[in-house]
Amino acid sequence: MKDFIDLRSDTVTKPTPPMRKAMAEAEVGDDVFGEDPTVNALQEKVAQLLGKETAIFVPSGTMANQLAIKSHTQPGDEVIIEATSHPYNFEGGAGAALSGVQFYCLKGLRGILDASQIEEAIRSEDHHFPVTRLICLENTHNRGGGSIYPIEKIAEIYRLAKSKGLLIHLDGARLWNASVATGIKPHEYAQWADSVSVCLSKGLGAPIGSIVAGSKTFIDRVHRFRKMFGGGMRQVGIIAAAGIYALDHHIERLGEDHQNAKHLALGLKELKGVSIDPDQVETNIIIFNIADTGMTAFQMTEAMKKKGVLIHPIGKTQIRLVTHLDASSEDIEKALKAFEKVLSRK
Ligand code: TLP
Repeated sequence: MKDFIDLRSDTVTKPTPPMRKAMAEAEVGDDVFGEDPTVNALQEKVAQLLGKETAIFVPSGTMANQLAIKSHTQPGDEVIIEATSHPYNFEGGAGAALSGVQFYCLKGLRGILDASQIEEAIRSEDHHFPVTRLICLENTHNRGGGSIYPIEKIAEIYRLAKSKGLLIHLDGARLWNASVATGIKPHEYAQWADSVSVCLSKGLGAPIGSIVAGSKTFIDRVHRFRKMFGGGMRQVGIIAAAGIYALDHHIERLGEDHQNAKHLALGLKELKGVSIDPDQVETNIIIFNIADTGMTAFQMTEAMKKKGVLIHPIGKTQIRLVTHLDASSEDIEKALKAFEKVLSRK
């Protein structure tokens, strides 16, 4: 894959030489016994960044979300979630399989829900109904095209949840992107959620790892289920060190990914048959439609691959691109040139 410009996802980044050095030099211990100093340092750092009592290191964003769902709910409970969200669509049906919950899906505007929509979905106390227990939000929203949840909306949803005795989990796989784009600190977003999951292996460029943060009682439950789900790892400071390095060095630079994404969107807008609104590109994800080109997304993907650019088809005529640490502004120019060759200018 070395010679390709890979815009399929921000998960594709490789650890940089200084990140690898930090990994090689990490102090380690058995984390199942809570004795890995580097994991402990990472957990404390993220808990602090998110303003939560404590936090726990887990292998993936999927496990982070599913552990949160498991720890907040009982089988048969209902979870209110946006219809195109990650935990509902891209986690292998884990909510049903591992926690026995059912989802109440609401369609958001580019993934963003309003408190009023949620209010209507909350079940009343009637034994015919499932028990509404949890609301899951996603910030930034992946299939919403990297859209940012306006903080007032999250606060409003949180107040509604508390007035109804409900819990909120925030899938913050790309919360760092939202924070850099808006200047709103991660803990300011996180204050409006009972639990937050964040990823180190997306825009931040670590090879592996996510974190769940919340209260001590909640994280204690997560710790038990992490063992049950097979996510208890041993001398994992080697990976946690990459996470610490990423938090120290790769947050601010996310702004470059956002600029690259905007540039890409503006360039794509000039091409024949592309439907895209560059104003909707708020962070590092670009979603666009090529129905008017007469090509399918799959054909486009194949054509771009021949030109050395990897892209991600997400529908019959819909394509997703993601900018990241391993895609420089020169790479973005080259990718635009390749698109231009395949589609030609308007
Ligand atoms: N998203 C991946 C794919 O699974 C689609 C991607 O390429 O964007 N929450 C959000 C919002 C995510 O985008 C992802 C990964 C996850 C959770 C899961 O993280 P991992 O891949 O670590 O399990």
